[in-house]
Amino acid sequence: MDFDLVVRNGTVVTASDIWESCDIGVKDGTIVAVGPRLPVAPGAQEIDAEGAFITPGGVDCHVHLSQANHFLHSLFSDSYHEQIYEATVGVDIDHSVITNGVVPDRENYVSDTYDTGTRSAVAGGTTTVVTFASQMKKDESIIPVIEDYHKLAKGQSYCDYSFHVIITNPTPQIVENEFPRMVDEYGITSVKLFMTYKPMKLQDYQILDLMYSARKLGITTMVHAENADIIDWMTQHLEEKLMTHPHHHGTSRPPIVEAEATNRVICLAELMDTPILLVHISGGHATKHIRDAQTRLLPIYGETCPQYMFLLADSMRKGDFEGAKCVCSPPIREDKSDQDAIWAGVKNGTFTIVSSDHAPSKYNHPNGKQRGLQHGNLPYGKFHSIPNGLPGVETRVPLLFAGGVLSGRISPQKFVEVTSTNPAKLYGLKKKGSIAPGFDADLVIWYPQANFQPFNLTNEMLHHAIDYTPFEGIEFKNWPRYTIIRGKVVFSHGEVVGEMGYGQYIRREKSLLPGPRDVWLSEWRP
Ligand code: DUC
Ligand code: ZN
Ligand code: ZN
Repeated sequence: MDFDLVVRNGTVVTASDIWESCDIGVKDGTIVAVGPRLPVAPGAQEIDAEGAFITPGGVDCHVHLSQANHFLHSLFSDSYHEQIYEATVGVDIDHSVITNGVVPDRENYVSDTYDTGTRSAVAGGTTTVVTFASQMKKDESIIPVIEDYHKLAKGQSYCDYSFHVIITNPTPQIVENEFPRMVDEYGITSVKLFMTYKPMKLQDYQILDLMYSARKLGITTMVHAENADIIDWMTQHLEEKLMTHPHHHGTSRPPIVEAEATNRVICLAELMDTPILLVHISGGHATKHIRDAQTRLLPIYGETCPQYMFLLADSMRKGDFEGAKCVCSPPIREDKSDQDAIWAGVKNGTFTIVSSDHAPSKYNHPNGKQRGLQHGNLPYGKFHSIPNGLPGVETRVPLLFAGGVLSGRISPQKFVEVTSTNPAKLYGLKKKGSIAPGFDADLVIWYPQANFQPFNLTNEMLHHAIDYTPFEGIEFKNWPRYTIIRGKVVFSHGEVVGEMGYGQYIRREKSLLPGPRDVWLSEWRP
C-alpha cells in the first residue's frame, strides 16, 4: 500500500479500545489504515514502536500563550486595591514587545509565546493547543483581537492551534454582530468568561446576555467560577492581619468560593438551556455540583488540571516566598479529600477533559512572581500581588500517563478520553483526538516500558521559557518517545525535531457533545 509512514507494532489505544501488535498507515498526514502487519511499499518511512503504547496526540484546550504582560497582571488575586484595578482595567495587552510573533528580548519577557509554548507542548506529547485571544479593553471589538492573536501565532507554532475568545464585556455589538463573525469567519466556537477578577468579571446579567447569544450560535461557554466578593472581602481581612504569605492565597479562596460560583452559573446555564464547561475545577464541593447537574442531564461539562490531581497546598507553603511558584486560581487545595474527589471525578466522567491551564510567569522576574514582593517589606510579600498561574503544557500528558495509567489509577482508554478525544469533541476539532482512518496522524509513541529508566523531573529537562516547574522532583516512569503531527515526527528521544511554523491554525466546528435540550424553567423562550 502507498503509505508515507507506517508505525509498526504498537499497542494502539483509543478512548474505547486497545489493540496489541498493531500498525498505523499514514498518507498525506492522515491515518488511512490501522491493523496488523500492514503491507508497505518501498520508500515509506517506518517507525518501530517495539510494542509500546501509541496514543492520539494530546489536545490541550486551556493554554495561555503571548498573554504575558497586562493579562497576567490582571490575574492578581481579586484585590480590593483600586490602584491595581486602575492599572489593569482598560489597558490593552502589551504586544509591542513581540514583533512578528517573536520576542527579541527573551530574558525580559515574563511568559511563553507561541514558539516556546508550543515547543514545550510537542516535547510533552501535545499536538494541538487551543489558546486564548483576550478582549482586554472593556469596549473592545473582538475582531481585531482575534486578528492580533493570528499575527502572534502565525509562523511561530510547532503544533496545531486554535483560539477561544475571552469576553470581558458582552456588549450587544459583540454578542449580536461579532459572535456570528467569530464562528463563521474564524472558526471559533467557544468563549471564556470570568466570574472573578475585577478587570475581567461579568455580572450575572451580563452572563445571561452572553449565554443567550452563545446558545443561538452553538458556542460553548467556558466559565471561571469563583465568587469575587468573598475573595475581595477575605483578602482585605487577611491583609489587616498581615496574613499575606503566598499560601494565604488559598486561605482567601476556600473551596466554597468555587462551589458557590459553580452552582450559580449552572443555574444560569439551566435557565438559558445552554452548554457550559466549568474550567480548572479544584475542589470536591464544586465537583459535586457539576455531577448533580449532569445527573439531571444538563449539558454541563467539567475540566480539571494536573495541579489539582498531583499537588496539595503545602506546595504554597515552601519558604518565605517560593510558594508563589504554585499560586494559581482556583488554588491548589489543602485537603486530600478534595484531591480524591477530583480523581474520582476524572474516573466517573464528571470531568470531560483534563487541561493544563498553562498560564506561566517566570519566578525570577520583576513582572513575574516577584511582583508579590514589591509591596511593603514583608519577607513573604503579599499573595494578592502574585500573578496567578503555572506552567504545565509539557507535563500534562506525561503526568496523566505516568501518574494515572502506570500507577493504576485510570485505564489507558480513560487517559486518551480526557487528554485527547473529549477535548477534540467538546471543541469541534473533528480530525483530532483518535487513531482511526480519516483522523489526522497526530500520535504519541511511548517508550517500551521495560526499557524505560524512571527519572525525577527537573526544570532543565523542559522546553518552555519559564524558570521553574511546579512538578520539580516528581518521578516519571515513561515519557513520549516520539510525537508525530500530521504524519511528521516533531519530537524524538528528547529532542524537538519539528520546525517552528509547521503548526497550522485549525478552524473549529461546533461541539460534538450534547447541547441544548429545549427544556425550560418557565414559559419564557429565547
Ligand atoms: N484562570 C485561568 O484560566 N488561567 C490562569 C489564571 C486564572 O485565573
Ligand atoms: Zn480561569
Ligand atoms: Zn487559564
